Amino acid sequence: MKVHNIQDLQGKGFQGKIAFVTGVTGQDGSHMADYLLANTDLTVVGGARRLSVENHDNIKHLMNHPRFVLVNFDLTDSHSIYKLVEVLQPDYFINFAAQSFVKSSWDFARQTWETNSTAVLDCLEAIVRFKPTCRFYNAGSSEEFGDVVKTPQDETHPARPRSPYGASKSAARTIVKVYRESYGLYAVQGWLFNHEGERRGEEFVTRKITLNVNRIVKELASGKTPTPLDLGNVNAKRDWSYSPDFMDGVWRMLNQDIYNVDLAVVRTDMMEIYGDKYTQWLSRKLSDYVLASGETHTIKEFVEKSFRCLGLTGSWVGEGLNELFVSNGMTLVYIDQKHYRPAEVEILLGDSSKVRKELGWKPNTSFDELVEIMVKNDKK
Ligand code: NAP
Ligand code: G4F
Repeated sequence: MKVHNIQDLQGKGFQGKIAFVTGVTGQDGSHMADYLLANTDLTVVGGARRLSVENHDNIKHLMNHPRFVLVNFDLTDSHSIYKLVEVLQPDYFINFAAQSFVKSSWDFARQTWETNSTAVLDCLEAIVRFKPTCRFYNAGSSEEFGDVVKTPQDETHPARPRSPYGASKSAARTIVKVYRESYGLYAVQGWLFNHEGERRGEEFVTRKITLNVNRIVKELASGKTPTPLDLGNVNAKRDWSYSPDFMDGVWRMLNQDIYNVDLAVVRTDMMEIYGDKYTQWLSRKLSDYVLASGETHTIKEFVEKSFRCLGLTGSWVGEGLNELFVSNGMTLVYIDQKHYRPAEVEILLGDSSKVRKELGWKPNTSFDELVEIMVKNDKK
């Protein structure tokens, strides 16, 4: 796929409005590009890190799309962010790029912070300086709730992160709010609960399970004794959804046009006339929203359902580090302490009634359907 340098975009004269999507090689960024190309007439510019070996699997189907453009971009280089906004003049800046793996955030705490927090500040500053009418979305997380004090969690739940990752997303949320209120930016950040799918990275627990369940069933079918799957805390509970369902929710957050006023268009005049009063009004009108399914399941349930999709049943025996998932006398899953985290988020269950009521969003894919989609995809 042709990858442009930022300077190549100067004077390109794209038709119509432009959305810049970071993290486009990842799960959500690639689904967002698909969503925008299918549901809007925007030109979609995807930002991808320059790597020595390309990882464009999730966007290879967009290679010849007339409204899709790929550009080299690195969130940890503020110059690249500034140049991009100055040259491209995007109408939407949708930031899905991140160090997104919670477990790694203890090993790479600084890199996590720089990518997930400092870079968000750089994006906001670039927008203020070069395109203040650009609408900005930052990918917030239910990990910000962390050590939860109530279940289910909604927008009023306090930030109690348990990992460098959760802390970095929480810091980003604070700076998004500050810029919205200080400069009248259209800047929002959802709290997205876990969402998965065929494009999910292989180290996340759902994809790790669906890949390994397929491997194990194949080994059994060929008469081999299967190598069991190693997992960590299988009693943790997560609120899982299907990633494509969330893209519509993100788009709705970016289009909260109150009283039919296009906030981006009126911004400059309003700032001049009303100054601080306008920014206060704007921040009262714009909301950050929770996106969630409203169901929570243990990792154990995900394992059981995945095996069941391939016609295999079993049961859990033992406790703690000695817990096993066994079928016909064979161990299929065991616990390995190395997957435990220094601090765990034990339960996430989202209450998304606000976004359902105010923006009319709802998920379309059930938990059972999600597991089936992922298992079947990995079977292929
Ligand atoms: P993902 O599949 O891991 O994708 C992350 C993307 O960020 C990849 O394209 C990655 O590029 C890119 N990236 C990382 N560092 C970068 C840098 N320095 N410069 C430019 N790009 C960089 O994650 P995801 O599941 O799609 O999640 C998308 C966003 O939502 C993330 O911000 C994540 O923290 C947040 N989030 C996700 C969930 C979820 O359940 N999926 C829930 C809440 C919030 P490479 O391909 O080069 O690595
Ligand atoms: O799949 P996970 O690694 O996802 P986690 O930590 O919930 O984070 C994901 O969701 C967040 C939203 O809540 C996002 F912000 C974040 O970017 C990411 O997308 O782990 C899920 C649970 C954890 O409790 C973990 O301890 O599964 C448990 N687990 C048990 N065994 C395991 C394993 N996780 C992984 N990755 N690998 C295991 O072997």
